[in-house]
Amino acid sequence: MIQESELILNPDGSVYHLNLLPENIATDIIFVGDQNRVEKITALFDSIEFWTQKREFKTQTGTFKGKRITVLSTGIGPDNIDIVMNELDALVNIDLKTRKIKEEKTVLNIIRIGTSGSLQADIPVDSFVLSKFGLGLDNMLRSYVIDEITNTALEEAFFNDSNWDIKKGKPYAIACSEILEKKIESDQIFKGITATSGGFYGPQGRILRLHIQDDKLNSKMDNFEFNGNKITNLEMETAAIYGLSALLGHEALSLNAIIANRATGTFSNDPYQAVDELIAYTLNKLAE
Ligand code: R1P
Repeated sequence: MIQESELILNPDGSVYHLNLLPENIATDIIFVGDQNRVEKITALFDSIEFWTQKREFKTQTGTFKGKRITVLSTGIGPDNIDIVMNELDALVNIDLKTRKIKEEKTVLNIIRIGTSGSLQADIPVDSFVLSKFGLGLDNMLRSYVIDEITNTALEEAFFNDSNWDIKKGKPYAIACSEILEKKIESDQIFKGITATSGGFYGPQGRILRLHIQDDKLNSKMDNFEFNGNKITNLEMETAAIYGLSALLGHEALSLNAIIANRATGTFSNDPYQAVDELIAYTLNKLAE
């Protein structure tokens, strides 16, 4: 039995941060970072059956072209992904009344629709990127036992090529769900490695007033290649989603609308339009 202090429930029996009961979620779940993006997606739904919000975690469940889908905002960063993934998994794979792990496991299909900066000059603003791998620079996943799910060849190649300082912890690499990749991919979408950072400024090489530990990191990432895969983009959730999904037995895929190009220094003229197009694309693929 899992103790009350370890799996915290609200007085109504819902999971502590997400405020959700098992019946509130579908097995197909879309993650967005920004809570205002939830309604942009559900505005396209046939109907909405449930909504709630606690802190930055806003959830709505409904149907799109007859398919039941939950849309949930994760807020920013891998630390939030730890909360979201563990609580969603608890909703389907732990009996919240007996506090026992269920024998039969439920698999969730998780798709992130995010925004991101491209590191490659030839992946322009307003394009879409599908993350074949998440490369975690953030350390969150290192609290778990991850040796069996990581791609050590990619990890080692990046660690050595970038001359990574081990004081920052060791990067980890996790592949996307091949099932979801096949379902969602098309010629319209770039593919590559998505680096996931634990911060927005220094950790992503942005210099305002502070010196950073490695001011060449972005150009090293720009030039890195592993089995034909380049590091396409940099954001703050993908590797953590891939890692916890792989550990918990869920399928996960991350899609990002490129709203900035760090290599050319450009920013989209209409980032909302790019996100809207990625939302429509993803919903239609999911409902096929
Ligand atoms: C930073 O501005 C946030 O935007 C990106 C990053 O991953 C980070 O969460 O994604 P979202 O637009 O999905 O939040």
